[in-house]
Amino acid sequence: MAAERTLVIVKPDGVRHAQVGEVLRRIEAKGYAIVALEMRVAGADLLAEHYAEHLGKPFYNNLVEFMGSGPVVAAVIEGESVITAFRTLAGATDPTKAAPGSIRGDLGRDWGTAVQQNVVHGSDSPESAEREIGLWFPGL
Ligand SMILES: Nc1nc2c(ncn2[C@@H]2O[C@H](COP(=O)(O)OP(=O)(O)OP(=O)(O)O)[C@@H](O)[C@H]2O)c(=O)[nH]1
Ligand SMILES: [Mg+2]
Repeated sequence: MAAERTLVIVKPDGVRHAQVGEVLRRIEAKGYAIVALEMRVAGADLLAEHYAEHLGKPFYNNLVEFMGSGPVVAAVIEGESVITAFRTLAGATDPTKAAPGSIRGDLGRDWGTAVQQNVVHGSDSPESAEREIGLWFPGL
C-alpha cells in the first residue's frame, strides 16, 4: 500500500483538556509523520463544508456549534494505511464505548453535554481525506 495522508483534528474538548500533546505523541509513537499542523478557531463556513454529510441530522447544529466553540488543532499525517490506522488509534465514536488503549477510550468521556465530545476527528476514507485536507490546508 502506498503512503497516504489523512486529516486529524484535535477537537475543542481535547484542546481544552490539554490533550494536544498526548494525541500528537500517539501519532508519532505509532510512526506516522506530521506534515502540516495548525491551531485555529474554525469558522462557520469551513465547518459547514467539513460536516456537509451530517446536514439534517439531529446532532448537526450542536456538532457545528461545539466545533466552533474554541480552538482546534488540525494536522495532516502521512504513512502507509494511515487513514484506517488513525481511525483505529482514535477508537469508537462514542467515548463511553471506545476501547481502553484508544485515544477516545483513554482521553474522552461523556461530559453531559448535548453533543458527543470525542477528542479527535479522523478522515474516514481516501475521498474524505482528500476533500478535508483541501478544506483545512488549501494548497498543501
Ligand atoms: N449526539 C450525537 N452526536 C453524534 C452522533 N453521531 C455522531 N455524532 C457526532 O458527530 C461527529 C461526526 O460523526 P461521525 O462522522 O459519524 O463519527 P466519526 O467519524 O467517528 O467522528 P469524526 O471523526 O468526528 O467524523 C462525531 O464525532 C460526534 O461528535 C450521535 O448519534 N449523537
Ligand atoms: Mg466522521
